[in-house]
Amino acid sequence: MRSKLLWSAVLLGVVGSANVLAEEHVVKAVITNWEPLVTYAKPGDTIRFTQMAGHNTASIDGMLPAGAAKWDSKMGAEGFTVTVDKEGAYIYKCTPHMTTGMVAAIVVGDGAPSNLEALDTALNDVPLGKNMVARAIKKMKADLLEKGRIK
Ligand SMILES: [Cu+2]
Repeated sequence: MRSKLLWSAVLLGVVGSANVLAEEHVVKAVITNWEPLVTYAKPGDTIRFTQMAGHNTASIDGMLPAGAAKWDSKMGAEGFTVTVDKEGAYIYKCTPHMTTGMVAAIVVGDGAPSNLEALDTALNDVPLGKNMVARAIKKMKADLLEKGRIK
């Protein structure tokens, strides 16, 4: 009994410290797509954008969790990084290629992202490439559904 308790304490310690370490996730610009289309991260992780020649990365207004900072990189900013502190869904674009579908998502935290409804509302205010933003959100939701994180 005592050894079992000790073992549990050790396991909890290992899992606990692993959660503290921030991870870096790499997103690649491939032709006019982002790979992966959905990046899963924990609060405090960083997203690094690579193969950025001819591309930029920018958050879409209203499509970030409450309190999250916007970003808008320069064209060709190789290795540009974003730290994702807030839980929820982040939808971002490459500005010159968003109308051809260069829109993707970052989901931070566990469970269902709390700002899914806000994304649908913000979609009405997207001036250009609305269909492509809608497509990215739809694909993100399909992926979340497949993972059992939304119904
Ligand atoms: Cu691009």
